[in-house]
Amino acid sequence: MSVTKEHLDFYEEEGYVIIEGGLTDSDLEPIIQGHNLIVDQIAHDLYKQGKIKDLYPNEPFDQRLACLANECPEVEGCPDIGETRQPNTFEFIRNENLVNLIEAFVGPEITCNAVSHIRPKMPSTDVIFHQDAVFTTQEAKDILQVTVWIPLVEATEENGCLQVLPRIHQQRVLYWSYDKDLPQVEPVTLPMKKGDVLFMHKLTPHGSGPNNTNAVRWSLDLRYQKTNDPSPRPEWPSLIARSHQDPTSETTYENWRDQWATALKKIPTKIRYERPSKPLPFTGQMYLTD
Ligand SMILES: O=C(O)CCC(=O)C(=O)O
Ligand SMILES: [Fe+2]
Repeated sequence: MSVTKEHLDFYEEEGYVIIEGGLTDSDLEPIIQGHNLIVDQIAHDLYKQGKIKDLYPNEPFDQRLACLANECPEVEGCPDIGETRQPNTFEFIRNENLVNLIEAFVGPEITCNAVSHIRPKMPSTDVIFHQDAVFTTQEAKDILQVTVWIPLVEATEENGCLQVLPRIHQQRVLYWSYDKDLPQVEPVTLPMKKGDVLFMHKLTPHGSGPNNTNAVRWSLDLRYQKTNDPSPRPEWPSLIARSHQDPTSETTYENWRDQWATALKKIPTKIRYERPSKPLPFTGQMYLTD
């Protein structure tokens, strides 16, 4: 599956587009298996500390972490991409099929910045509406950036799939104070199958309703930008996923892993950058064609 002119026209009009079947099971399987191992490790750690009585070894990927959380409420998720820095995660971020899609949105020099997460959305939790453009230093606020949202299990209305406020990006306004000032329009609910890939404009407000199941709605949300633009989270490493100009500049696994280790030693938790207190016009790059 590739990105067509119709997809791009829809994205510019609505502020989001789903590429159905953009990824295959073999693209997704390694990162799922990698996170199965991470959950297994969490289970063994809790077991050793006497915090759980069962390892739930036969529970499927979408259930096991929820079972652990049920027995031990301190389990609220899993460590993020940079903390675990698995080879499978690295390979996924620069997966050829994925990066082929991304090229249509940011061009041929492609970097994944550190505002990128693995998200095990636990039962009962939700995410309030916001624009991703607010997660930035002031230096990087104008960059062209696209959010790529990828379910690792089927995302349904019941388990809290993504919802977007369509066409709001066209106002070219940055609502710095989260959902407080956002326009009140009817959200579009976006159920997605494994393999579908959602692209969202950074000015598109989005969130997700409560996960009303007893399973975990696993997803990845990654942010891609042009390589030489400033990073919105510069204290943590970016990953050059593709360079046509100079393929030797693409980040190697060892480099990425070591940069994360060093950066997290220095700054172990997310910095919340100063934000303007009111909505302001967005004057940066909206689309690759600008
Ligand atoms: O996964 C969610 O529910 C919300 C994710 C999100 O805010 C994002 O992908 O930017
Ligand atoms: Fe977001």
